[in-house]
Amino acid sequence: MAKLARPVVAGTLIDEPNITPEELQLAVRNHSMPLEALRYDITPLGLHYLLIHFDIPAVDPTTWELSIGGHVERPLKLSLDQIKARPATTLAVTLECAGNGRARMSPRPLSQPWLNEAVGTAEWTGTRLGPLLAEAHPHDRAVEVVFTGIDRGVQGGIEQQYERSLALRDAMRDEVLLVWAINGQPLTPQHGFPLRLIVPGWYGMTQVKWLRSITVLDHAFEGFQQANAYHYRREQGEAGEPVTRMRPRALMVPPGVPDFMTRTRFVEPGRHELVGRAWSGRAAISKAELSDDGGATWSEATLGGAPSEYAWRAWSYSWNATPGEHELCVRATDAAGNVQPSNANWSLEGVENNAIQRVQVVVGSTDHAEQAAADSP
Ligand SMILES: Nc1nc2c(c(=O)[nH]1)N[C@H]1C(S)=C(S)[C@@H](COP(=O)(O)O)O[C@H]1N2
Ligand SMILES: [Mo]
Repeated sequence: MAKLARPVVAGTLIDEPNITPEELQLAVRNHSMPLEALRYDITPLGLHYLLIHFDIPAVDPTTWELSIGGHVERPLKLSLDQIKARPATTLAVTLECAGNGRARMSPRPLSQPWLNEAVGTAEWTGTRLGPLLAEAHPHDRAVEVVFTGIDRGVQGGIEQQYERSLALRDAMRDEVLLVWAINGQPLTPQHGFPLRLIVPGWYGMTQVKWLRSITVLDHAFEGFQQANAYHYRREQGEAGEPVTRMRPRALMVPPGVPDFMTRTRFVEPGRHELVGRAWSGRAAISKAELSDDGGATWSEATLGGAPSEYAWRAWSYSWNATPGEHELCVRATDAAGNVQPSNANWSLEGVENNAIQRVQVVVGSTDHAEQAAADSP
């Protein structure tokens, strides 16, 4: 393996606000969802966030096959046409990267530097995994199922294909799908063409793209993305908790118009309908609350509908904007009693930081736009 000019190790803690060239490199490859896209129930193709660890692989759909094997009675090999001929289901599902919120941490772990918006909701079309696994007939001692992608690279000094596992009982759940379409169109290269896994409610790392094989194991999977990465750890060497289902989060469409560089919002005084979405992979959303004073006081928002029980729920709030500076915040609570924290939920890998969103707003003046002339892109 070629030596890097200087060591750049994922997870290194950075204690200064400026992002590094390597973080910028990742950030321009893997974009988040612009917050104004929260206005759509289903995120339009191209606005959904993206996270690709290595490279988007080239796949020839005419020779591609999915193999299902390992500890099964009846290993299977299926072409894309054979998979598409199976009973199809379409389900709206909200996906969120486990690293969402990472760039807000201090110190922050060197990795994809997400702010708040590594999220999207798509209508995924595919076939249920459970019946396929049942046809392969897992052995009695089977405990886990590994999903292997075609994409390869090096992470943590280990050459690997992207792969993640699920407990067999989680893989057999009704809502778990192998999908070939997004928003009614064939999967795009960046979202996993020709076939990906969708596990509603779980953080993004579970949703293996560019599937190549499914392997049933009689023991726990030890691959890098499973055993090493994606653990909530506060100290080096700690076993930690595996990252699984999404913690609750609410986001708002920032009101008014933005300043080009700072994204500070300019809003006219008076009533404004604030809108956004809230989701949790742990229980249904039970409450969304708004604050216009940085989280000192809260008022309840009105909850609206959701495109499915596995997708975000709309909320709205009629805000009376009074002249001056405000910090708008939104906070979600789920039916299991999980609520978003005010401050960053710090961890070594920068996972599961579901701290509340904060939006700086100036009501009744655009004086803060004095920089405008210097800012032309
Ligand atoms: N094969 C493969 N699957 C993958 C990844 C990857 O790098 N390779 N990234 C995972 C992560 S960390 C996330 S957050 C989601 C992102 O899915 P999206 O790009 O379709 O939004 O894909 C997951 N599936
Ligand atoms: Mo992710």
